[in-house]
Amino acid sequence: MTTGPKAAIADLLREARERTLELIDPLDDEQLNRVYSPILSPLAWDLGHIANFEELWLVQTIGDREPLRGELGRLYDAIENPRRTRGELPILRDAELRSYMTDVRERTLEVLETVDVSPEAEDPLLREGFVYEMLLAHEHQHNETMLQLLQLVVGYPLPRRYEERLATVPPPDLGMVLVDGGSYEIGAPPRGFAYDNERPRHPVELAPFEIDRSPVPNSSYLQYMEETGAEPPMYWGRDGEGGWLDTARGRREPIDPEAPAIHLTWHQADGFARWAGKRLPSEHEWEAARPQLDGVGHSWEWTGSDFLAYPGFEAFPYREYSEAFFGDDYKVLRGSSWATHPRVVRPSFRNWDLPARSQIFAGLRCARDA
Ligand code: AVJ
Ligand code: FE
Repeated sequence: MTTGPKAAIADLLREARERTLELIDPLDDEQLNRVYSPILSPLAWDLGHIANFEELWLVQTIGDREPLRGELGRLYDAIENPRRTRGELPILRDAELRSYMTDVRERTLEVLETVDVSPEAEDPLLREGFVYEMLLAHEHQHNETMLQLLQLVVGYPLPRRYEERLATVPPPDLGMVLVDGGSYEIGAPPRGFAYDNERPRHPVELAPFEIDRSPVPNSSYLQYMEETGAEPPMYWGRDGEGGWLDTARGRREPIDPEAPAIHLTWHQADGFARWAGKRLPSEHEWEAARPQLDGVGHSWEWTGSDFLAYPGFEAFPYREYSEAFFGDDYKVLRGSSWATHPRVVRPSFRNWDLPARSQIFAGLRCARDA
């Protein structure tokens, strides 16, 4: 019998898997294997990758066991296999895919029985259950990637928990809040789960600035489009009378003017901020202001910052999570979206994507020098 933290870990792993399976429950195998977009993986790839990543860390690395299916891991290496190639790979599909997911999970729970996840554990991977937290976050994060793809599936019935998140939109406050200049501690504290890119926590000197109290609502983005001819967000379609509809998942629903704008590229977000006589906040400003803000949680927010290492960064536990992406190709997003599991949300969390991407659930809030 597992007790205490191990039982809690097993429950959390179960909950994560239930959510993954809930997402694909309305779909058939053809839909799981289908390539809906060259920039998004087929759902079957995400599913196999989730299970293979679990096998790699929680069975092979921690349990010192051999992989179930030899070289399978290469197919699910995200760096080796760019998204556009994933549809053609000989990945696991259908019944074989489902049994692999179940078989890996069975071994994961066996290994869990044998390890020490206490704060005194010698292995930093196991100490306070770090590697389990990482695997939970990984599955949750892939659920969000899957939800990005699911926006392309006509008629897809969104699970109720997400419908509810989308429906709760606090009315936007168009004012700004003043944040004092000074030294701010940025990044995750040394203890507790966080990704390597959030560490080490370090002081950052900020000049005084103002930042929007709410994310930019659709009504403001529409005004920007009308005045400048800027491109609409992804999934906005014409209603035939000069207005716009939300067409995600093949729907045709009125755009809620009060909801935060979503599915913007970084370029659209940056263009909006300039048009408004403002700018995107830096990721440090965003983190420093975060406790005073509302409306976090509908869409990720683009910042003006490139995805760079914090001073003193050390890759842990693998270089391909963060380090491989550092540089000026990727922009940082902060906050969380309606599709983000609450366990992934924390003030120091750094998301990143290419500035031209619009399939992510991303909007913005503006800042300006005070
Ligand atoms: C943090 C969302 C940019 O999807 O590339 C998943 C998360 N890393 N598996 C990504 C991730 C490895 C990552 N993002
Ligand atoms: Fe992954």
